[in-house]
Amino acid sequence: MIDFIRQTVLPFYGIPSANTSVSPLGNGHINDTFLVRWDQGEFVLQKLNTQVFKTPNALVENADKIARYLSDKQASGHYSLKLVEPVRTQDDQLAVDLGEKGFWRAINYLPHSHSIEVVSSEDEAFAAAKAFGHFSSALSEFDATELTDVIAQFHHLPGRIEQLQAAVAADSQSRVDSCREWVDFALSQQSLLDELNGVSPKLPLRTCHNDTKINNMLFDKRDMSSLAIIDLDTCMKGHLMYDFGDMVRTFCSPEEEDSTVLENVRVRESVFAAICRGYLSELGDVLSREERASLWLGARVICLMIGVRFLTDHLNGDVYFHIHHENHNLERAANQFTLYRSLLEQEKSLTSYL
Ligand code: GN1
Ligand code: MG
Repeated sequence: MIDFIRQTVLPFYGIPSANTSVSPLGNGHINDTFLVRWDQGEFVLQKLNTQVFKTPNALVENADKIARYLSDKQASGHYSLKLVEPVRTQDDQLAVDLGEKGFWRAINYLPHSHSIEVVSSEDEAFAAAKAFGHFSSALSEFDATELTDVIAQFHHLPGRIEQLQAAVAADSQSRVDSCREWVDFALSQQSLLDELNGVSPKLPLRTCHNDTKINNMLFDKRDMSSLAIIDLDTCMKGHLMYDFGDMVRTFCSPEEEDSTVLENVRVRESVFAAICRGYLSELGDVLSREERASLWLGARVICLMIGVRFLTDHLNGDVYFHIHHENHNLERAANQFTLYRSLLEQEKSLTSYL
């Protein structure tokens, strides 16, 4: 892949292949990401997964619209983080479409950036949640209908449950028997679906990030201040409760998303409280009463839903999320269901912060 990038992709950007380094970057589950460095610069190059993102042109156009809007906000002093912006080809295109050989796009690399996989202090959680809140606040007047839905019904729990049921019925890899306990657990959460059904219609559609994982907020490694919100791939219209939920999902556990040390997987109350403080410090005045009341629901839905998605992919033969070893998606699912249970157990104390 690296040789192919040097010889075939980099020329579109006018970058020489001699003395240019290309190295894998980050921990994404979907796209292939590289850091490209040459004597006069550096950028991030991605091969988009077009099985997942079936309209990649729409994705890069969405990201470009958001970057332009935030750039204007930054210029007028209303956005204080750094931007991830498209790097255009020599022909001024947002991407290089090589058909079977991939759909490639580049974005700027942010010097001094540092990402974390596990939150290690309340200060980190507060800073990251404030940064995601700042991002959403800056976009609160952006017309979300300008964005194409790059994945239909992305955060749609009923649809995700149906996909799980279909995978169970097909059992294409004969794996259902070995994870029956988790399948039954996932399918036993009907009361959450009912609650969601009642709340969703009351919520406004806003521009959402839709992947507010802790590693999508970059810190400045010089002083650990917040540097940038990255990964605009799934920015679409939706409900902000899911952005809140994905922060809870990825900040609160002391273990990574795929840890098999389930006895350590739990929601840390102090981290949850820091997320609430940080997020609401930016968005408290923007959210409607119903939206604020929905945040707790968003946390539960996201934790259950990602467990359902990992489990579904395990049953389907690992066709969606990149895996690094056998049963990786099952391990991720078990981890996320455990985190979901921990949320439910602490409902009384956690909701007191909202
Ligand atoms: C995927 O590849 P990455 O890390 O940006 C996924 C998210 C999941 C996440 C789980 C398009 O995001 O929805 O929450 O993995 N992205 C897509 O870690 O499905
Ligand atoms: Mg992503």
